[in-house]
Amino acid sequence: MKKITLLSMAAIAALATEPIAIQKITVESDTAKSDIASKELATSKSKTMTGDVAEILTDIPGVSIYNMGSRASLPVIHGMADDRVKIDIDGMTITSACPNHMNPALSYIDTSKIEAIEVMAGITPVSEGGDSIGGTIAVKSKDPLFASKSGEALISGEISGFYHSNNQARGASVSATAANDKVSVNYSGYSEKANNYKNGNGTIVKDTLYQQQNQSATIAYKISSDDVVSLKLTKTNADYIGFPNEYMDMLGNESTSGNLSYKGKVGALLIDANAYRQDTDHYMNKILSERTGNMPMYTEAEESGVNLKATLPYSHTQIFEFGADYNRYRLNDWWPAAGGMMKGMNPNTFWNINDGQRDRIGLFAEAHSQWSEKLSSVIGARYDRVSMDTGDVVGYNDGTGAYSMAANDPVDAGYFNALDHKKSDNNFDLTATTKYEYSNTADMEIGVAQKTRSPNIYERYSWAGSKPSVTLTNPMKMDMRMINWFGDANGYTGNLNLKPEVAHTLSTTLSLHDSAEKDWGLKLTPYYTKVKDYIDVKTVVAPTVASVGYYQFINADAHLFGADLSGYATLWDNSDNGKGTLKGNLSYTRGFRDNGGSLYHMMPLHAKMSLDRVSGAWSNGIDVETVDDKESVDTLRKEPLTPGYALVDLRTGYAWSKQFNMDFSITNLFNHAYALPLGGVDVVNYSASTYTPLQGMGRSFNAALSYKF
Ligand SMILES: [Cu+2]
Repeated sequence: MKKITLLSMAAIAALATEPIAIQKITVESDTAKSDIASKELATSKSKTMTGDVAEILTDIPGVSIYNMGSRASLPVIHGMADDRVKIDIDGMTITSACPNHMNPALSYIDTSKIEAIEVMAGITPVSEGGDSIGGTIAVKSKDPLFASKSGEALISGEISGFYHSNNQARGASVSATAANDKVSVNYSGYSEKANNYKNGNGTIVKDTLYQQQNQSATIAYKISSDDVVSLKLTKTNADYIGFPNEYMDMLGNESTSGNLSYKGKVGALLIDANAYRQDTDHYMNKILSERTGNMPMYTEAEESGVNLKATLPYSHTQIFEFGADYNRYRLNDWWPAAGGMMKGMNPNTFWNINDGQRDRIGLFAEAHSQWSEKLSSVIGARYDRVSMDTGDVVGYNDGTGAYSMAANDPVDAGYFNALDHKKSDNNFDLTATTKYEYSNTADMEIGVAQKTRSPNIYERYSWAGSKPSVTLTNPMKMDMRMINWFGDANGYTGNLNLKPEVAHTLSTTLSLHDSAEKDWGLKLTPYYTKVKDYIDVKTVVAPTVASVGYYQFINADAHLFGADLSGYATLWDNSDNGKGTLKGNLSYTRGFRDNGGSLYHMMPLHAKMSLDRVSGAWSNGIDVETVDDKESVDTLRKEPLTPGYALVDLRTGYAWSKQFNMDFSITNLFNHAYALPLGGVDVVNYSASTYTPLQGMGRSFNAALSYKF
């Protein structure tokens, strides 16, 4: 549940106007609050140590990473990943503009720019949800800084850098602000580059290299102490990112975005509003130092939107929130002619998505109520209308003469073009959570929700191989293998008859802690979700030992369940030895089709224990992560089993002064060789006759420095 439900009602108004000034990563998991200080310790990875935002989320109970290539990981919450999780960055919705989802929302920001990440793992309030059935991850970048008094000037900034020995990953960030009490101007830049990493056997895992940069400039104006308006412009550029679990690599991704936001007071209403736009140009082919072949593929996307949220502090015990959001998305996806495949990829441009459109308008209302000192609730409803359409498509050739081998391209395109592409969904979400504080050391929350997600453009409109009862030719199979954001090497096609998926979730959190919530805490969150019309797959061509399978997206009922257990305890706290904290979490999740069989990419049982010691300028820690064998796999898609493993990390940090900070760590201390349970299959590094699971990184010595001024 959101932070605000946990505070007194008087504090809510204050919170709603004042950005929560937390320098560190804060995490609000599920229906329970997390102690900010202890959560900071739980985030063992120093923010300056990696640029990957998804990576620092993995310490949160119930959150795992679904590895797509080396630098585009997707968070998974309670078995739901990718488009099922709502991710917004400062109120911007960013949709992956790629048939392999190589450019997800979190790939457009790095850790150096982040002030806070709010993770709602369980029941997400309707004010934070919409068009998603998993949790919500709200990334908030650093707030503009202003001088405290008129006539004063404020100059501040930060420089940081990191290096990882395993893959020679290095990154640097710089941020500088100049402000007076009214106007604040900030520039932030970030750049990183890595070579291929080595696994625990010392073998290079090819195609895991990357290089990218981003820059942003923000200007903010303080109208009054309550009202701030800001404009942020961001430009990102990925030169190359290898994707060993896809047939393609990213050879260029450029985006330009603008986000205008306003936070302030209008009469009694607290207003939070923003308007944004992002244009993305994406290019895929193969990184020739890593693999051979030529198949140019382009996408371009334009995404814009408006969010308006109003909070009305109605009384000391009732707060109402209501709002509207609008998202407009346009996508083109085309593959120019190229040699090869017996002239199958000639002579025309293959149009995968031609003028794809997906527009969403949402309305919501939510009541936060404090019924008594012990009992509070949040109840909300939202409506989303999703409208989609796309233009006609064309294949590489007309299937005659020299191109007769690829005869199914035009057959498919004609079938698709003759069908109606226009789709509209009316989606209703409902959320109710209640919290009962049984005593000052025990509380309980229970929540129910109905949440809905409409299909994405590729699920509805990918057309190659979509015509029923046509025998797939090799060129068609290749076209289908290009549609894959699962990292499993299979081929997929869309379905114009897909309905939105509707999830019904019941989740509860039992929390025990000391009365100050400082010394120890223990939390258990079991959950159950029944999904009607889960967007799953049906087999078109079954996989064999030596070959991959081909599938079409369909609706199928499914259910997911699991539990997260987490806790922390202060072991010692004295002037001689500083403070020692033991933390741990354990997550179990499973998902099945109602008619049998596991859903794809369910993280096996896993646990993490951390021991931290903070003493003066030093902070040291050890983390042990254990992951069970992956046994519950999607046999329909030939999902590989992966063995269990344990990894040990050591880390130490030293603060020379308030300005200067150093961090060192050794990750995978024992250089253990292991397969990533959610890494899919590796189509670049394999020697057997069949693809093998993607291997994780071996031992790495890492260092990071940061200097604030
Ligand atoms: Cu791509």
